[in-house]
Parts: sequence; C-alpha cells; structure tokens
Amino acid sequence: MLSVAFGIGVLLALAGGTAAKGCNASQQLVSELVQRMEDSVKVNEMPNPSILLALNLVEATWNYTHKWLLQRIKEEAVTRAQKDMTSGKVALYVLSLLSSCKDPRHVQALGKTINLVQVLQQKTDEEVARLVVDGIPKTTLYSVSLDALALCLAGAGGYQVASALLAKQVLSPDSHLSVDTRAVAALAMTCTYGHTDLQDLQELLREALHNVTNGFLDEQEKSGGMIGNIYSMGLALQALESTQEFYALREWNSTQACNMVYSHDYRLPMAIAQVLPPLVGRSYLDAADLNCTTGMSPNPEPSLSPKLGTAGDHRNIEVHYTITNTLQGTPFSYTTTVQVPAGSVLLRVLQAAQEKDPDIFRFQTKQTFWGPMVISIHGLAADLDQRTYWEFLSGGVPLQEGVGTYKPRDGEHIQANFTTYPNYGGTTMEGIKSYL
Ligand code: B12
Repeated sequence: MLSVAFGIGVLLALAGGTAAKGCNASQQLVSELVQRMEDSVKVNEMPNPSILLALNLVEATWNYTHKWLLQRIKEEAVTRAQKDMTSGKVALYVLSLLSSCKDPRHVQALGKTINLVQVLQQKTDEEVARLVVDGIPKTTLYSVSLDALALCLAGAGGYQVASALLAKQVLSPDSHLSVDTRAVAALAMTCTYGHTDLQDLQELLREALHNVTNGFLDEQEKSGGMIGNIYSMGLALQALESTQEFYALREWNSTQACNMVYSHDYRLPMAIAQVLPPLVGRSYLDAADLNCTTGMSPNPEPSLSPKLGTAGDHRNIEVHYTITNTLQGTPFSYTTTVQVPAGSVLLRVLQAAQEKDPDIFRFQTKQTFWGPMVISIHGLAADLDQRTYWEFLSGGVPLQEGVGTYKPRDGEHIQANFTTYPNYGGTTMEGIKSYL
C-alpha cells in the first residue's frame, strides 16, 4: 500500500541529484528498504529516531507513518530526554528533528516545551568530564561521537572538545575502536573540521580522519569490500562518502563495498536505517541541510500493527548452550543441550534452556532498537557503570547478531560469557588543551 508513495518519494530524491555519489543503488532496492523500515513502525513501541532520520535523508514521501513518528519523537523528547535518556539517544533525537527541519531548541508537544540542544550540551559535558578524568566516557565513544555530530550540526557549542578527544582516541594505539565507532567519530570530526578556525585542532582532526579513512580503505581492499562486518558497512560507507578530502590522494572504487551491501538482505530496521543513507549518496552529515517541502502523500493511515511472529519449519535441531562467569562474585559455568524447531532464533534456545532448568538458565532481556538485548543470566546483571555485559559467541567467535536475529545451526555450541567492554586509553585535558 505504501510502496507507491515511497517509490515516488525516492524517485523525487534521486531526480534531485542525491544519487550521483556513493553506491547509486537501484530505486527498487531503496524503495524496498524504505518499505521494510516503515513497516517496522508500531504504535505500541518506542519511536525510533534513526528511522525518521533515514526516511528524511532518502527524502521518502511524507506520509502518516512519518508524521506519527515525528509527533511521537517530540512527545518522548519533552517527557523523557532530560531524565531518562543517554546523551547518544538525545543526539539521535536532535539529528532526527534537524532532518525534519524542526528546531531542536524549541520542541513543543503535550503542552510542554524543551530545549533539546541544551539537554544534549549538558549530557555531552558529563561524557567529556568523565572521559577526561577516567579515560572512559559515561556511556560509550560511539555515543560521544553522535553527541559531537549533533551539536556541531545544530550549530551549538561543546563539540570541539568532544571532537578533539575523539581524535585523540582514534590516534591512540591502545584504543581498539570498532568500525561503527570510528565511522561516527569520523562524521563528527568532519563536521568539526569544517566549523573550526583553530589551526591546531584542524591538524589533529585531519590526522585522525586520514587514519580512519585509510584504515577503512585498507580493510576493504583486504576483505573484498567488507569494512568491519555487514552491520557496520552502512556507517563505514557514510564516513567514506563524506570524507573524500582526507584520502584525496587515494583512489577508492566503491563498487566492491557497495556490492557487499547489495548482497545482504537487510531485515533489521536499525541496520536498514544506517545503510540506507549511503545508498543514495547521503550521510548523517546532511541531516541539517535537507529540503523539507515535500508534500503529504494522500495514502491512508497505515496499520501500524503489532509485529508478526516468524514461523520455522517442523524439524527440530539440537543446540548446546553454555553460560560462564569468571568476572564477578562466585564463578560459574553451566552447559545444557536443548531442542528447538529448525530456523528458530537464539532467543528460543535461551527460553528452552530456561524452561528446562529455570534455577540455572533464567535470563532477562530489555527491548532495544536492535531487538531484545540480554541483560541478565543466572541472576547476574549487566551494569552500564561497571561496563559489564553478556557476550554471545559460537566456537569462541563473537556473534555478529543478537539473540532476536541469530539463527543457530543444528549441533552448534553457543556460549554466553559475562565480560567487560574495553576501557579506552585515557586522554588528559592537558593533552588536548593545546588544540583548543
Ligand atoms: C556500544 C555497542 C555495544 C555495547 C553497548 C553498551 C552500552 N552501554 O551502550 C555492548 C558492548 C554492551 C554491546 C553488546 C553487543 N553488541 Co553492540 N553495539 C554497540 C554499538 C557500537 C553502538 C550502540 C549505541 O551506543 N548506539 C547509540 C545509542 C544512543 O543508541 P541505543 O539504542 O541506546 O543503544 C543501545 C543498543 O544499541 C544496545 N545494543 C548495543 N549492541 C546491541 C546489540 C544487540 C543485538 C541488541 C539487541 C542491542 C544492542 O545497547 C545500547 C545501549 O543501551 C553498535 C553499533 C551500531 N552500528 O549501532 C553495536 C551493535 C549494535 N552491536 C552489535 C552486536 C552484534 C552486539 C552483541 C550481540 C555482540 C555479542 N557477540 O555478544 C552484544 C549484545 C549481546 C546481548 N547481551 O544481547 C551489532 C548488532 C548487529 C545486529 N544485526 O544485531 C552492532 C550493530 C555492531 C556491529 N556492527 O556488529 N554493543
């Protein structure tokens, strides 16, 4: 029902010339991905700002779902941004509002008004203070990168220090930043580079951007187009898309990397939201420069219906499952074997293990935009402050998908290990003062 409207919307965007760079994906692929993203929007779930941002970046036709998302995002902003949101989440809200040509300094809904940029500045200051004192941010460097990007695009203060710290982290041999984090940091640093007159800071950013972009290009040359994994490709392509001047002397044939993206059937709305912009030659850096005059499509209200379950086939498979903690309190390690229908996602395995032996294999999840995240197993809970989490592996190799998406094979051995995510090398304020 919505596809006609999207088709037209995307066509308009492409006719506007945005597809000249980047992957130059077919309109059919872009429309299909837009459709999947829109179909994922449900009235009974949290509005996802990354989806609104991606819809705006591909200039999908304004319709009921789009309008509903924007309204819900404003409502969430005025009720929850100050108290219940991390800095990174507020940054995504700011980016989604900017991309809708709405002023994030003046968000009005439910009879309340909030200055979301001010909230973001406060939260970014807390991240920066923690990064300077402890060498690690309050949340993650991925979030700090979103913070710096959103503040820079909103034309607010506070992003220069954050960007300088990010550049230091990128250049530190001790900080093993993921591709996703380096990509968003590159977007933030590129924005800062274009908005600062401070020469020392520019030089630092140039060096860090050169490092990130050349690292990505080396990686894709070695891995047949892949940068990180299939879920980091969207952000990596966004970064390469908007940082050409920092690898100017190097030829990049994007075909390999784009083919890698085309070969994957993206289903997760979050993954689609990150990969769509570079498919039409755009990145999050374009969020504040969009033309929002597109008219409202006459399509009727979409169903915004609850999610459908997935049906597997009738065969059963056997999966071995081990949970291990050697990090905190009394160490433990337990293994079980369960039968689940073929085609089941890993969550089904955890449920079967819990049903079989609830004392040992009880677990809890929290819903996130990437699906259900396992936050506790055997009564041992992940803790943001202590930077602990339950990591999932198969044959000792970390899974690239979560329990709501990953489908184990017959006979596979899945491990859940209680572990910590890396502490990044410290950067003292002294270390960055000279750049500011
Ligand atoms: C930081 C991060 C983490 C941190 C989160 C810590 C924290 N307190 O913020 C930690 C290290 C805990 C983590 C864990 C995992 N992660 Co992670 N993570 C990220 C990263 C780099 C940034 C997320 C973020 O901060 N977003 C910004 C904030 C503002 O948005 P948010 O909605 O509040 O973010 C929350 C969710 O993203 C959630 N989250 C983070 N990772 C994952 C993964 C899954 C599957 C789920 C359901 C939720 C989730 O934690 C965030 C904070 O609450 C993304 C990269 C990306 N491209 O998005 C990968 C990413 C989302 N993670 C990924 C994966 C695979 C995992 C793991 C499954 C890895 C593993 N083998 O165990 C586990 C989750 C296991 C579980 N317990 O269920 C994949 C997901 C791909 C997919 N198809 O689902 C991504 C895209 C990285 C990648 N390119 O492979 N992750």
